[in-house]
Amino acid sequence: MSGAISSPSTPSRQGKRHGIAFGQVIIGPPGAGKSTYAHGMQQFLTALGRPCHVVNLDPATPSPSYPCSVNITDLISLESVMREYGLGPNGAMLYVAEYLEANLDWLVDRLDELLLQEGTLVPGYVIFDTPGQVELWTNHDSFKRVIERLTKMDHRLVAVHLSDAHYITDASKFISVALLALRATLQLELPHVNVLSKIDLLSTYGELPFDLRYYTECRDLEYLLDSLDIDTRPNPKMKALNRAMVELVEQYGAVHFETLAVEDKRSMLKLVRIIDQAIGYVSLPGSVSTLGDTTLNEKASHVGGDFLRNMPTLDDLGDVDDVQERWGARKAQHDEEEMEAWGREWEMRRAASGKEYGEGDGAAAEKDEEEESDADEQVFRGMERAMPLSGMAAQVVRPSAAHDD
Ligand SMILES: Nc1nc2c(ncn2[C@@H]2O[C@H](COP(=O)(O)OP(=O)(O)OP(=O)(O)O)[C@@H](O)[C@H]2O)c(=O)[nH]1
Ligand SMILES: [Mg+2]
Repeated sequence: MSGAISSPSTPSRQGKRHGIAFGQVIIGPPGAGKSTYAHGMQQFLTALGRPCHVVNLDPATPSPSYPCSVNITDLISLESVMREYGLGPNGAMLYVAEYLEANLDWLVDRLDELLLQEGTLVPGYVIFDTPGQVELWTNHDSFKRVIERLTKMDHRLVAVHLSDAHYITDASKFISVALLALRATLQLELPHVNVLSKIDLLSTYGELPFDLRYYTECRDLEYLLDSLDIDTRPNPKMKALNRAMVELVEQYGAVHFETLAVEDKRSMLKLVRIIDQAIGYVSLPGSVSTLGDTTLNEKASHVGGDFLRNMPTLDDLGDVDDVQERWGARKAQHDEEEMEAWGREWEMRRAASGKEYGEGDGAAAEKDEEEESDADEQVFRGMERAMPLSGMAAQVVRPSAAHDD
């Protein structure tokens, strides 16, 4: 198929200076929550004072819900490929991946436009949202080579591999997910953070045979074989195959999972911490960005600056047993306690800023407070917009909600 793909003639690019960036390549099967996470992470990082760009590499989603800095559909559309070459959506997706590889300078130029600011080499932050076709990350090389080229240009990237946590309810599916994560790790040669997404739905899964920790640590997987054997008892070869697969995951020891509830700021913060470690990112409040509205970014940095100074460490953010406790059988009670705690947190913030501003010039202080409150509102509203699922969005601290009380 590559033969049908031509690259436009490009002038010599030798010696061209490129932008540098930290970033996340979000991969995973269809419906794992990649685009929702891309949107949520963009809003979350912006609120932390780390504005970032989202690049949509999924040609099947021409209009993603997040503000998108680069969109692959500006280069090539899935529909046109399907029409022109009589391909189905999956074949067309592979064509698009190959086309992107052949026209990689297009992507590099778009990224450079975003990242090279007034001649300075300030590292930016880029999130890549990708299609759910897993073969793109397991046995097709185009995306791999795209990532390799970006890495060579000093993009420090981590693959964030999302898998729907629902798979832990079925032993054979969970083993497939673990194998898939392992395969993608081998193929991509990037630091990898494997994530069980939608963990907020844990309480709906019914009773599980093992604690959540069992699945996240991916150890002693042979215990899963008991339930697999029930399905495969008539076929001893299948039993042996299942055992071999489980042993492969275990022996390699490279697969374990973090957890994610995209609307939960503690969960997002923990993932940010882990990802920062994986790419060597050092958080600096007030980072520079050309993305979107400057005022909002400055204000976001201000809000993020306060937040970062008091930011919990990984240990403070709890471990997987806490996640199980939070989203398991006692979820409703935790929801309520968390709402109350965040209401109090917001009140304290408001009281603290009232004191600070109240001591100076009254009118100017009031104006400043109003502006700050507007900016906070925008930032947190942004976070809320990033969390489009029903119900849980209220957990994001919203100034308006606290004021309304
Ligand atoms: N409860 C819950 N639902 C989520 C979460 N993240 C995503 N979802 C939902 O999962 C569904 C799929 O999410 P998407 O973000 O479109 O998934 P995707 O991986 O981008 O899907 P494709 O692009 O088709 O591969 C949507 O209905 C989301 O609202 C989460 O953390 N919790
Ligand atoms: Mg998507």
